[in-house]
Amino acid sequence: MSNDSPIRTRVTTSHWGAFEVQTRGDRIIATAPFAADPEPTAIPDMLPQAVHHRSRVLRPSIRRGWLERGDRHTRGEDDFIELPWDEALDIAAAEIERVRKTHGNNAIFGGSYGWSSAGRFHHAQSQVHRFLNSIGGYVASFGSYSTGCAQAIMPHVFGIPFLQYNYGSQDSWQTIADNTRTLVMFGGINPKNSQVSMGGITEHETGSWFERFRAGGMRCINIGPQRTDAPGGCDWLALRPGSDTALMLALAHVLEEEGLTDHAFLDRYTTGFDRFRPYLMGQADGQPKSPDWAAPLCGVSPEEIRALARRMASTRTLITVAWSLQRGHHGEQPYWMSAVLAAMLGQIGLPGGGVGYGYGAIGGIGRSMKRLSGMTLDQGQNPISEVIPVARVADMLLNPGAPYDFNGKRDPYPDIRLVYWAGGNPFHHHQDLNRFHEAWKCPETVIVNEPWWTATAQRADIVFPATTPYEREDIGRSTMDDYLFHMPALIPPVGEARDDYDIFAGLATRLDAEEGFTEGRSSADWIRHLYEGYATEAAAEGIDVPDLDTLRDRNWVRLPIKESEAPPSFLARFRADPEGRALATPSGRIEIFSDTVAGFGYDDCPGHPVWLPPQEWLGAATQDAPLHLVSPQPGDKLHSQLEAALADVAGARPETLVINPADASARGIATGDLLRVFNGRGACHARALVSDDITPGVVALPTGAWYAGSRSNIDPHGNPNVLTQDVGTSRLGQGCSAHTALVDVAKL
Ligand SMILES: Nc1nc2c(c(=O)[nH]1)N[C@H]1C(S)=C(S)[C@@H](COP(=O)(O)OP(=O)(O)OC[C@H]3O[C@@H](n4cnc5c(=O)[nH]c(N)nc54)[C@H](O)[C@@H]3O)O[C@H]1N2
Ligand SMILES: Nc1nc2c(c(=O)[nH]1)N[C@H]1C(S)=C(S)[C@@H](COP(=O)(O)OP(=O)(O)OC[C@H]3O[C@@H](n4cnc5c(=O)[nH]c(N)nc54)[C@H](O)[C@@H]3O)O[C@H]1N2
Ligand SMILES: [Mo]
Repeated sequence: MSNDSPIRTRVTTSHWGAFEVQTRGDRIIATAPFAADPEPTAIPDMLPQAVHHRSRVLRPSIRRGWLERGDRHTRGEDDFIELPWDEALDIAAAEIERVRKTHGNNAIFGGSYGWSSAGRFHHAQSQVHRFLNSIGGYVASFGSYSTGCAQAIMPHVFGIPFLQYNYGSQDSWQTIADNTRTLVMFGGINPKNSQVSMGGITEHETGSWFERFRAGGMRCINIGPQRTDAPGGCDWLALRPGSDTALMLALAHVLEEEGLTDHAFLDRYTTGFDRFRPYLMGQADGQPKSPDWAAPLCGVSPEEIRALARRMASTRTLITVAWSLQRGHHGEQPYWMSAVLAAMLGQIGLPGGGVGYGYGAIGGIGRSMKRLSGMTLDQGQNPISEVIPVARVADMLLNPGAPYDFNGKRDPYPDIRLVYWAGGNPFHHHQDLNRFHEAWKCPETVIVNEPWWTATAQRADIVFPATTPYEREDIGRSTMDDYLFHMPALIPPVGEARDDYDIFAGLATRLDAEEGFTEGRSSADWIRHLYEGYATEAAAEGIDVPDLDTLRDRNWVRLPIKESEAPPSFLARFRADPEGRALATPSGRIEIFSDTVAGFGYDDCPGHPVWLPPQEWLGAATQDAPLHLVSPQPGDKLHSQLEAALADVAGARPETLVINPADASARGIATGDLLRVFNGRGACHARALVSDDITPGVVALPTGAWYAGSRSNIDPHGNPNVLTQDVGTSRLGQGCSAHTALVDVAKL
């Protein structure tokens, strides 16, 4: 590259929003904020280094032990042989063919969970699912690590798919600003997390909404283990992780004891309070769920609990619950109980009242937007019916044929022989990674498409180098955003990387499925096809979008779909007309007691919300593991993406662990010290940040470091998932329990 080739500046988008990219020749040299973004994120700063990083997969690579001996036990320890594309594709296609002929398509696991990258056509999960469907199907996964547990439990309560309510029909920020007087945030609302949103968020605005809340005199109360989970200016009630249900029950107890419950609301809109009340008041089990009972469990004093309950009953109160609460053992309970508490307050369906979920978890939630559909690649039909709850992947690999429970059903785990992953990094995201490392030895073959040599790519048998979004043309848009982007190919593919589409087309051709997969279209044809379908649907909704060539010229446009007046939420409509708009629950009402759930007979998720202590929490701390580890999302990146470049910054790894001064001084730890974090499942290194912004007894280590440990080795980068436990939230939800773990910490 010559230094006098011209610098070009264009805009692209990503899950963390739009940004400008400067290129010179075939290199990305810098990024800059998108001018219209009021709170731009620093996440893209490391993009140039990451895209051109030495850890890019440059050529198709096959693991030596697998190729030469069919060995599956040395994944992660072996070296790779680089092959020309045609040879590698021949080998992969022959192996897929062997597995499906010998064992059937239900021996192929293609769940392939992960965020991959923004861009409507080159969406890795859509691509891998469409490919696997075109060759006869695959075992899929249900739900997400984000909200798997909520997706299982909440339809029993509100009769609506959780994400439909969460993304599309709860109160908007504007409605909250106009009406709410008390905002009670279990798990906080963290602008750090709203930097990202699936498919992109262009105008980051969560922080500025809190400025408006404060200016309007709203009281915002963050309840959880970390002060920093909410913007400055919010009150903080320090809480032990995993104990929210106990606190919510005690708040409900105060309402009942002090005559503050709205029984008219309960009578008209809910079912089952009569069956819940004896548990709440203690007739059922001899234990009233009073503030005195809850205080030692959750760490909030009885006086504070009573004062909060009274305030909630006397002002317009919105209870918000972070997704993190259901990413813990028995995560069904705080979700269900928050709905019961809101029902007892009688404000569900009033503007700025009731309960809402996941505000701040991703930037799109709370924005009011006319939803345009379209631009989704059709994944085709999957003839295989087996689906596992997404976070049960290690159980599945370790226990073929064993039965497992999930939301009232009992099925055997399929017998998986081949795993195909594209667009996810399970060796970052799954719990108890040392156990997962063993489970990963079970399948005969693992194929991964990846731009980088992640921990997952390093543990695959066949690795196909995938392009990043900066190396291919695409369209960027999200249903929660009012901008539309042409994402230009900014640079040519790095190394011999190919688009996922071309990788799958190459395999489909070899497996006699080319017509079904490609329908005779090139990538460019597909983009035009999807875009034209979208434009037609948008026009039918009264929204004009430019034609593709115009969009390409303009790079981006803003669509007139932002709504200043938010439509009434789903539950507001129910409140206005409870018969005409009866909920799709068996009773047509909000279910405080669910006969359906009770009928499952699960002791870990009975017919109404209950306090069930998590398997690991401060109430069961041991001498070996006295501290509760929470592992939040990283503020400086999206999960494990761009990690390669971030890890190069001097002093950046191992990851930073936040610890309370009391716990630090007991261990002789000061800020900056190098630490060992450990429990019976594994150990990793971390760097200490001593801060009283965290509850005593709790430590926080964000996710995202590239795992490089094993059962006998310490993970040097600080991936918390060597420490987390791999258990489902309950037999009902089977979500991931990432925030439930006890550890100890020592200075190195
Ligand atoms: N302890 C703990 N663990 C957690 C959580 C937690 O709170 N605590 N949170 C969980 C949650 S909610 C989530 S969503 C998961 C996130 O886990 P993942 O979604 O698996 O994490 P990412 O790092 O985003 O993984 C995406 C991968 O796709 C690759 N990729 C990007 N673009 C492309 C592409 O175009 N093609 C291909 N083939 N690959 C591409 C990236 O390089 C990256 O390796 O983590 C979960 N794990
Ligand atoms: N910058 C950035 N933003 C992201 C992501 C990212 O990787 N980077 N990932 C995105 C994804 S995929 C998701 S799913 C969302 C997740 O959004 P959330 O689930 O809201 O995020 P977390 O960071 O896991 O947790 C938020 C906080 O919950 C608190 N917490 C943990 N356990 C408990 C508990 O038992 N009770 C209470 N009250 N609080 C608890 C912790 O202190 C933690 O900091 O974030 C999204 N946003
Ligand atoms: Mo997530």
